[in-house]
Amino acid sequence: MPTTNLMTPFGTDIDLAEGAMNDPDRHLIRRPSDMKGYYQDEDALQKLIDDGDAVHYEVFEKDVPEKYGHVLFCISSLQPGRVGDECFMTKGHYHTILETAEVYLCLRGTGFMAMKSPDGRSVLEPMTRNRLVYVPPCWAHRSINTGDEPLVSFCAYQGDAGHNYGDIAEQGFPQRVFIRDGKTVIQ
Ligand code: S6P
Ligand code: ZN
Repeated sequence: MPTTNLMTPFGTDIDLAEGAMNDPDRHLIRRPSDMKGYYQDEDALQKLIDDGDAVHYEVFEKDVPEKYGHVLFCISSLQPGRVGDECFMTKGHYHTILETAEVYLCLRGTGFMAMKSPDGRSVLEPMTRNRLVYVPPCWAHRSINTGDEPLVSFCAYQGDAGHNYGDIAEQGFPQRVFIRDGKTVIQ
């Protein structure tokens, strides 16, 4: 058991009703201009960029070392809206250390966790408040917001897992999610 360089424990406040981390150390923002190539309707995405490039999604984290043995955790908040009629979504990623899992506890909003595996399988798991989605090792994962309020989750995963955006920009996920005539359409 090492007795030097031990990290000091800490606590932090998370507002579970709002889905907000009150005192984050890191704040990642992605905008429509970061999402080129991910949506079907490129003209609609360009319009969002031209119309102010508003925040698309955000990640709030505490400063936990990105090392094996630690557990990274964050609040991920995806805005509601459509690109054309395709629901707002995160880029999605594999973990760089592929065989690392992740848990997502949905705190607010409505949507899906889209997951795809290297052997060609695809799963869309519903996300609603209080529902936990387990992303097993090796599955790429992406949040999709089908509702009218932010889709907010608490996520936790192995410290050194890393993010690999790999083939997703070119190949996407097998299923896209749209709202047409007020109904959710999966294609
Ligand atoms: C990290 C975890 C989330 C995502 C966040 C943004 O493993 O899955 O924190 O990073 O939802 O998504 P993306 O695909 O842009 O990294
Ligand atoms: Zn992840």
